[in-house]
Amino acid sequence: MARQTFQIAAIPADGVGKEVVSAGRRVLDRLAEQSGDRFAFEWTEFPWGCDYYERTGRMMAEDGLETLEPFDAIYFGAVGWENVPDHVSLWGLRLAITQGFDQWANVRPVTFLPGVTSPLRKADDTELDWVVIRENSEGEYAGLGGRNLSSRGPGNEVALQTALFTDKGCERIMRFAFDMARKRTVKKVSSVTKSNAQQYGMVLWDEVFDRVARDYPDVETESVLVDAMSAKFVLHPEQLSVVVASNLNADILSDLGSALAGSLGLASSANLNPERRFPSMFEPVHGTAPDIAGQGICNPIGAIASAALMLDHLGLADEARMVDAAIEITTAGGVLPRDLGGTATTDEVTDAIIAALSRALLDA
Ligand code: GGG
Repeated sequence: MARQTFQIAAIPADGVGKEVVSAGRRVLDRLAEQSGDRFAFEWTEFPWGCDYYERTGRMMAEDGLETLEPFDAIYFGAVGWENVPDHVSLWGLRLAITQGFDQWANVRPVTFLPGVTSPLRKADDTELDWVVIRENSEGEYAGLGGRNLSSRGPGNEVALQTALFTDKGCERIMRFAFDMARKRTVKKVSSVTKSNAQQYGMVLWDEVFDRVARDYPDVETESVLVDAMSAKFVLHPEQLSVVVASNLNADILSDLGSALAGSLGLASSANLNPERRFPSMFEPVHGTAPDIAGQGICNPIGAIASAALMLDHLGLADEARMVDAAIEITTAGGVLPRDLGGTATTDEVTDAIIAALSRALLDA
């Protein structure tokens, strides 16, 4: 079989993003080395982020999107540092890519790992497994609004932040969620809404959900207010399978989900352009963790699990499952970083995952 070489753009960006991207690259390179020359990864690393901003006044090169477009995928670390206002760094890099490449579906699995204690007592003996589907192109992140509309003077400033909900935007993310539910053991989609208070955008969201649901009679549905859904994550997580929510609601709920699974450091994500007109981007959900950055102690599991999502997207589904299994073997064996109550460094966790993967590859 001809060797397939995947062109991957790596953007570690800021803080622990640099450490976890390097860990994920090591795992993928080992996989390629042991693939019997079936596939390889060619990495191009971009130095974009807050340091780059300090030097150039931009978070990424002016032609950044054109440069990234030919790549097969983008592997991203984390963005944000104290030298740049958060809204400038987020919009200048992560959102510039997700919105510029219409990566409208953000898949954020909530993964409960063996050997990791969940704050949910039920999780110890109940099978829990759900995925948050985040609408990633509009909603509360549409970037619509303004400040200081009539120069009202000190202390009287006003700001508008408008959420955008389109019929097409809602429909495509809901169909994505239903299609995913059909592939899962529990065929259920929970829609997260707040239409009792947000009578325009969220009522449209609900109407589109009801309309799309009619095309999937085999999938169970429910529509739950975001406040009630937060309670459900804690009290009845066993009732969840696919949770579809708007940009902001899903961002908040996916953090809650991964915290319940043990730590935000476990959370992986895929920012997908499902039509494949543009490259998709894979990143841990966590941020740059300035308190521990540079110390070699951050948790690389979210980034490595994101690399597994990237493998799946590139058509290497078996290899993706092997990486997930290697993560499970590692945590079950008690090799845990500090956020999970262990003492292992970033390198030690990564080494253990690579060792488990290598053993599995030799056995295969
Ligand atoms: N790796 C994820 C990351 O860098 N996140 C930065 C952040 O602040 N994200 C907020 C958001 O996506 O809503």
